[in-house]
Amino acid sequence: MENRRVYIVLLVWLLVQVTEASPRTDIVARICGKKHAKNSKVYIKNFSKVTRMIRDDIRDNGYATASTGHPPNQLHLMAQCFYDLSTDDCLLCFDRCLALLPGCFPKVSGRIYLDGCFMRVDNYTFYNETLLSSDKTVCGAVDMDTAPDFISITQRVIRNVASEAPSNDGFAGGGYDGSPLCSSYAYANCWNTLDEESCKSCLRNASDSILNCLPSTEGRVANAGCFLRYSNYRFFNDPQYCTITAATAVICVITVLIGLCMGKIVYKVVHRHKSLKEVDIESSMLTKSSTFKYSTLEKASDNFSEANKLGFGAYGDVFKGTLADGREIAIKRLHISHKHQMKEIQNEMKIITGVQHKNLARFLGCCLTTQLSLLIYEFAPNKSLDYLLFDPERKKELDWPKRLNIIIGTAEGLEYLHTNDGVTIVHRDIKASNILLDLRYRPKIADFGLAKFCCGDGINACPLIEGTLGYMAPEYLAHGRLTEKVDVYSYGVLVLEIVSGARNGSFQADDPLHTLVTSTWNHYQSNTVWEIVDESLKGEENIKEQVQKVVQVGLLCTQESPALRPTMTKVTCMLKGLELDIPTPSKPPFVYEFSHVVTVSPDSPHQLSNNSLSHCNPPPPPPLPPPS
Ligand SMILES: *[C@@H]1O[C@H](CO)[C@@H](O)[C@H](O)[C@H]1NC(C)=O
Ligand SMILES: *[C@@H]1O[C@H](CO)[C@@H](O)[C@H](O)[C@H]1NC(C)=O
Ligand SMILES: *[C@@H]1O[C@H](CO)[C@@H](O)[C@H](O)[C@H]1NC(C)=O
Ligand SMILES: CC(=O)N[C@H]1CO[C@H](CO)[C@@H](O)[C@@H]1O
Repeated sequence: MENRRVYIVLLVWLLVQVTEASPRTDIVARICGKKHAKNSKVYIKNFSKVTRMIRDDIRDNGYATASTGHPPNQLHLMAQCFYDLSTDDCLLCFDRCLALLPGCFPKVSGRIYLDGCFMRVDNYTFYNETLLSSDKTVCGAVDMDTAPDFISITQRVIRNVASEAPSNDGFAGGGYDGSPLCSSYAYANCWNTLDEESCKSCLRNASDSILNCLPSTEGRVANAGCFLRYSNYRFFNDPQYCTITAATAVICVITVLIGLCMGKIVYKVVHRHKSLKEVDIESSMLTKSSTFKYSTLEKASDNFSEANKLGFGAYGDVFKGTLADGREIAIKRLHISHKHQMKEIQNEMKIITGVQHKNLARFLGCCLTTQLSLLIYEFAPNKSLDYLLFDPERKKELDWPKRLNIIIGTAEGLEYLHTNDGVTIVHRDIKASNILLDLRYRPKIADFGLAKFCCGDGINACPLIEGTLGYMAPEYLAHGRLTEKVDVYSYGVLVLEIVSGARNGSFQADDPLHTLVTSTWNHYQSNTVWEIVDESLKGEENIKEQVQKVVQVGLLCTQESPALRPTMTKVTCMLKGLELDIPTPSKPPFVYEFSHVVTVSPDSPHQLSNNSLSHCNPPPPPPLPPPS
């Protein structure tokens, strides 16, 4: 049964990973160092700050370096997108690195190579390094049908790009357009911090290493100073034949080789800042009701104006829109192209459309173009929970009955995602900003929208870490282990935030290891939970006991061992029966000390089985009437 469960995950990258080109966010390699940081708190905190500082540079220049702190906790960071990526794809790729690189913590050094960008962090200045012994060569599969000449052609193509790149600002892409079984393409990119000589020696090593991949149809080399890839399909963006711009007289080399296959060898130089062309795709691809025309959305959002911008996320911006009939909608604009995936996306949209619950933001439909995906959701007039909860003035709107309702509603929405029709949908990014509030402050979980099946039988298991630091379960952060208990953990963090009105936000706090979760646990143990309760709730009558129990539920959800965390069904059951006894939680994890994570002593006294939870069938009536 467990095996047949299907996980739908909120993974935009999975949608795009099979597409021909942009954005290239597949993981090529993640290489973590061996040394532990002297002071991992400072280190992690600085990492988060520095990455926020360089985002603008990445947008403007496609690369950035930054350093901060003092030895031995000094931190150096470098990030670079490959030249053929558009600015939007570059940011997308950058954000994905940001989500993945912290997987190396608490080690001081880490490198992440995606198919479109690179990021490295270390505690010394590594910017001019070209080769390290930990560099990786990643080879693809061998296709038996490949033409015999594929090898010799590929060798030439690789040699071409590797020798051309150093004198061409560090990058070059090219290939041979032959028959389908006899085409070969390669792309080389050195980091901007290298001079021409270093670039040359890095790529010389890379092209030697990559040849060992042949006759595989794919090869990639992730060196300390450069990246090289070949493939039997054209994987880089929109190659421009002989692009010559005024600013950079890009030399276009056309190398004609005598090939044995049909076709001609063309050497191409690709260039950056490809313009984004938005093209409407036949709307018959989706059912009429869920398809919106691009022009309609453009009009509804006043041309995606700044004034209508509601927020932004890793994958794109969110806009408010008003349809001609007066309906208000939220438009999520994702930068994804998916020429070859219309069918798949169509199927997924159907599933998402089928997922309906009072506590899930309603998905109304989408609009797919070759460059963009626009997802349309119902509009939430009271914005998102973080907007109210973490503002000293606005949080006063949220009295205890409202907060309890949000806590219960969110639990119900999650329970539905986890159990609906025997299909488990793991949301994996439960956090305050993903809880939208309607006019009556009823919670609507957002962003379960772009889902992809990850089959339990191992096809496409989802090993990659996505989510928000501070809300991520330790076993997920450390080992990428994804079950619905990952959501339960994030939900527990959210509950504690709602009660305390404070962010778990490890990075904002002065002492990141002293998170809201650990401090709540300490107060719980010394019987002083009331001290962490939001000041603006303290005037309310007779809520102490309820608050205490809700905190206890939050702590049960954030227990270190996923097995001890209750299911969302048990959580809603406990919350609706607050007058009953609630089991005693065990210790939460110290999130960043996950080297010794998830070991619960077998004699742990707090097993969740056969305790008061069995009272919960059928659940007793809710203790409070919903606010009207
Ligand atoms: C880098 O970190 C390691 C391990 O914590 C430490 O031994 C070393 O001194 C640090 N190097 C610098 C340059 O700070
Ligand atoms: C890299 O730069 C450092 C100083 O910034 C220098 O000492 C070192 O020799 C350089 N290494 C290479 C390979 O150029
Ligand atoms: C590339 O450089 C690495 C690190 O110095 C080395 O281990 C490897 O043997 C080199 N590869 C080739 C093909 O020269
Ligand atoms: C950017 C930033 O916050 N840097 C901090 C890194 O940590 C050191 C302490 O070791 C601070 O002094 C820096 O300000």
